[in-house]
Amino acid sequence: MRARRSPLPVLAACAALVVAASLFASAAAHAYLEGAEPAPGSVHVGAVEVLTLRYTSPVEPRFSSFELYRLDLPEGAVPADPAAPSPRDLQRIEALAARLAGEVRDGTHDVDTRIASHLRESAGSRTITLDLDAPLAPGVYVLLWEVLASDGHTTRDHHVFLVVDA
Ligand SMILES: [Cu+2]
Repeated sequence: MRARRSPLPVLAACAALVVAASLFASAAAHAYLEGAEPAPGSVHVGAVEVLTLRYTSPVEPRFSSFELYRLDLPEGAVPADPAAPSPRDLQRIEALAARLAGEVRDGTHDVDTRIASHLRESAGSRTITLDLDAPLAPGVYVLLWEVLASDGHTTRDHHVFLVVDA
């Protein structure tokens, strides 16, 4: 009898395909402020009608907030030359700005020094643009922000900048 060649038995290798639920540390991390215009701690000479904030990862504007406040300096904290504040001036201003930010966040900021700003539509972007109704008067300003990043995390901070006449 002739043995017929039969197909080789296929050894179905029981490939345990382990779907590794690999919890990669998300590359898209929290959104941190990468830069802003006017820049944090800077003196802007001339009119400011638009504010921009640039983050390290995309933010969701609908679930983010941006609030601009004028910071009224007590007499002793006004820089001798507002166009060139000393490090000590800036330190004082930063401290006052931090206090304002704290008051705003815990709801005890009673003086209405908020300046209206309008978020320009830019969903899913790293850059946020805020339009102001009118150019800012010379002075000191604090911008408070809280953003929702695409990874679902919220970050918040504030920074200060000065505006002087051109
Ligand atoms: Cu995150």
